Amino acid sequence: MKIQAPITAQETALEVQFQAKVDAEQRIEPKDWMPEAYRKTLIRQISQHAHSEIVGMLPEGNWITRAPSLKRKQILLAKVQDEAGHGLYLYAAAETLGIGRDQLIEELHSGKAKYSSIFNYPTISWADIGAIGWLVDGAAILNQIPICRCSYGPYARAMVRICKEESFHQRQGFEILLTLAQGSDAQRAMAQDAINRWYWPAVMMFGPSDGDSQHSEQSMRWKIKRFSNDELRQRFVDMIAEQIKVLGLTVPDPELKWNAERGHYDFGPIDWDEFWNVVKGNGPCNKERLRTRVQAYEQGAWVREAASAYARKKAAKA
Ligand code: FAQ
Repeated sequence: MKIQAPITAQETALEVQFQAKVDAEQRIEPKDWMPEAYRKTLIRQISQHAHSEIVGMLPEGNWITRAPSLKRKQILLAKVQDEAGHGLYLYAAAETLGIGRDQLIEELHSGKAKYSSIFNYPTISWADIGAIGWLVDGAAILNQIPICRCSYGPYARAMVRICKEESFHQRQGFEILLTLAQGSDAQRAMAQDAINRWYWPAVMMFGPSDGDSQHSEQSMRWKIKRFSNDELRQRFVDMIAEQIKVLGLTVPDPELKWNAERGHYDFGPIDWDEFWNVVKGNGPCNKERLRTRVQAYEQGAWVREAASAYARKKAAKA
């Protein structure tokens, strides 16, 4: 068992000052003193977030070569490139906390670090690209807009640009589904099938229910999180329940019903066994996703070597 060093009076005083700063809505910056647990929580969340963006490129990347027109291909290519950019901003934000990118990537590849459950589902039709943009980016925006006000400066600033791009992503997904919904019977059926498969995994993206969320309470005290998992999930359900009406399609939840008293939609039970099964590595695509990431990293070794050699040459010249 690891024995924790006792907290000194000086540390206690620093911690009080730190919390006062957070409570006063002042940003914490990399060189400021911070509790070790705050630093660790941020590294965990930011790196999981970065990994999600990078692994999240794979399900959509699968359709770049098969997009139904040149315009659709250009849009999808740009979106997937945006996700790579988001991963880079986030890895850079994590690095300001004193951890190296190599270590973060090694933790992803070894299966030690998590990434979002949602990216372990397959993309089997073109309509899945619409469903991902609308539902997955839609969920991501609701979760990420509050992070623009995160107490840790580099993370909050990275999120501002990411959220702007995610909002474009959501619209492009909705537009794909709207086009299909207004098309032939077969196209409408394809859109409905994609929504049926992606809806519940998107609802699960917000994480475990508040009662089972081990980190929420502390993260909210530190203003890393501003809203609980269930609060954000409810916002998502309310938003989708209205937007689906425009598509003229349905979500696969017979219990979805407006509750005037609560001012929110009620919704059916979430299959938490499925969620934890995917989080633990047993979803439909977990193994394939990690295998592809590791392979891409190994195949990119020559790029990293060339970039390092170039940097050394430039430094020697200077
Ligand atoms: N999947 O105590 P909590 C995107 C884990 S980016 C897997 O509630 P926390 C853009 C959690 O890590 C999507 N694991 O944890 C895009 C913890 O395990 P740990 C990613 C999950 O951190 C779109 C345990 O369960 N977004 O979509 C999940 O307070 C399209 C207990 O949970 C972010 O990362 C899950 N869904 O709250 C890209 C946003 N949920 O670490 C490409 C930032 C929970 O102790 C295409 N992150 N777990 O081993 C967050 O807001 C939070 O970290 C939560 C989880 C809300 C995800």
